[in-house]
Amino acid sequence: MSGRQRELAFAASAAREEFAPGAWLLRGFVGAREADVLAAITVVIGQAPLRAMTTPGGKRMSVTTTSCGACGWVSDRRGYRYESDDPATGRPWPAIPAALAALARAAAAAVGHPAFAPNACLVNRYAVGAKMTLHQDRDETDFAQPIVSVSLGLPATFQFGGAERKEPTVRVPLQHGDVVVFGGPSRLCFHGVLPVKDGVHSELGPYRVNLTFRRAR
Ligand code: MD6
Ligand code: FE
Repeated sequence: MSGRQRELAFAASAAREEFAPGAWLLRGFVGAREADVLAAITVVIGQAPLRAMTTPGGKRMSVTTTSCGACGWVSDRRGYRYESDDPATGRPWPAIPAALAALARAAAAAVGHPAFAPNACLVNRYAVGAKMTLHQDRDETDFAQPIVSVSLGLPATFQFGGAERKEPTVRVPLQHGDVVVFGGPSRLCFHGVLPVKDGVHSELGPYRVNLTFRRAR
């Protein structure tokens, strides 16, 4: 089977689960792309180093972050936003490597978003104990565009709620190689990541790495 045929077969397989309307878990979707994806991340981190951002409220985030693409996600005392230059280097963010863009497009297409063209890829690295508190992704301009999220390294538990913070959440286990696509009615739902449990991954060591691809503007 070609890669494209494999992806079409995946589209019909039991490895996909719509855990909320418009929110899909594609288990193991990274598959044979793994080596190219990991190599691409190493290149990006070499050009735009991971760093702990500060929230607008003045807290240091427990994850370390970088970006690639025309727009990179930035947080500091002035707020959350996308910027075309990396404030740490003063240079444009590195381009999204072809292997990463192809993965994101394939995942979006598999669940009904064939026109997804990401221009921002946020890289978050979680050490053991790091977490992401419940939040909405609302710094983008077009909420008709989905977000594609790729999980690598140590496993984690994704929390997924509703349109308001107080709504109950479901827990979705995420493993190395899983991809989540968030679109349509789930696009503005609150979500987060529980503290990453102690462990060592064969490729990424004591870390979880998450990539989120967006059409920022
Ligand atoms: C993470 N992900 O999995 C954090 N946001 O590390 C997110 O915040 C996220 O997975 C929007 C859509 C999908 C996500
Ligand atoms: Fe998010």
